[in-house]
Amino acid sequence: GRPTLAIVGATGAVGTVMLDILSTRTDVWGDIRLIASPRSAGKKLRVRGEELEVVALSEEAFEGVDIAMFDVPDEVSAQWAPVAAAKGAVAVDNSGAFRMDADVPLVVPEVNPDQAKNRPRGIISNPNCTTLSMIVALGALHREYTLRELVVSSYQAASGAGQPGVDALREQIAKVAGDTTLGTQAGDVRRVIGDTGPFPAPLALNVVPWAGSLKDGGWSSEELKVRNESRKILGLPGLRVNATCVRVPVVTTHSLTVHAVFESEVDQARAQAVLAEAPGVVLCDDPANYEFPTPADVVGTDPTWVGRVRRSLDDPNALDLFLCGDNLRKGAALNTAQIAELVAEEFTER
Ligand code: 11C
Repeated sequence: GRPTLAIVGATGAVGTVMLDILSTRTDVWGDIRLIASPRSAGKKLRVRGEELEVVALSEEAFEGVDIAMFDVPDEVSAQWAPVAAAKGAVAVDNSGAFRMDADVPLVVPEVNPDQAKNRPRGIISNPNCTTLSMIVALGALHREYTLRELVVSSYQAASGAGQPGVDALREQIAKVAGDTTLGTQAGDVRRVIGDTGPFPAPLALNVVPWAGSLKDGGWSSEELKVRNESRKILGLPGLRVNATCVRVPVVTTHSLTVHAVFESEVDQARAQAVLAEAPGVVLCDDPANYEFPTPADVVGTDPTWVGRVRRSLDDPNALDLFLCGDNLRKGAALNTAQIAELVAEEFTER
């Protein structure tokens, strides 16, 4: 029969997009149960055209659930995904809690779908939104040329920090709007904005070279996630990866520049064709007509958008690219939904 689905974190930034996605994709689900913190319990939300009441997170909430999606902070997933698994559900977790666990697969359906079946803990992890915004396109290029090294810079949207990130950016933009002198003197934007919210510096009229927490050697947690997760998804434990993660004043959709070095010589037209044919990727690459992806143009869409595809002038084995992906859709909710649908196939095959 059709599996019962639970969505834990249904009221958050990613959960909200999940309800929208489930309402538009082919419906493979039996009952859907919405779960959130006790604070949100009793709220009514619409999914698949029906109004459902949010129930509080508890062990009993997982009774009869076949697949449970988690769109919650790391510590909530760390505690509750194993509870759902112990109750017999397959947990599909969008947090960072289990991604590097050797007994938890890290799955991107266009790249490593078979990994979803190998889940000894009953948990499948969904990658970080920054990794996800590039990995479908890089997986396609890897199949063609074999990846050796990545040098990545991200241009990450405020919603990567959840609804508080979006609220902070909008408040900051309101504070600076209309003042025609701001951005001309050191510190003037910072003084007008005051509290910078979840970001370590003003985001309006600015860029901030930081996402996540401080790790050894000055790296941020987000930069290490891009490295570790790319290696695990592609099955390349020795892949050389250098990432610099930067927050920009965009509401939703992460962008990245990538310098990718391969084992074999690359060709611009062939690389463009590989990307154009790859499922889940849209090639948008006609600079003569100023055609390239921008976050404002692709937000709300499902694919990974790629433009500015060039062969390195100094290395015949390297490509330089610009990519955009909606961090709440493919970067989070959509990929989680795709993984859950892969698992749901096992139920309908039974
Ligand atoms: C950001 N990518 O843009 C982060 C948020 O590991 O799931 C997601 C953190 C994670 O701030």
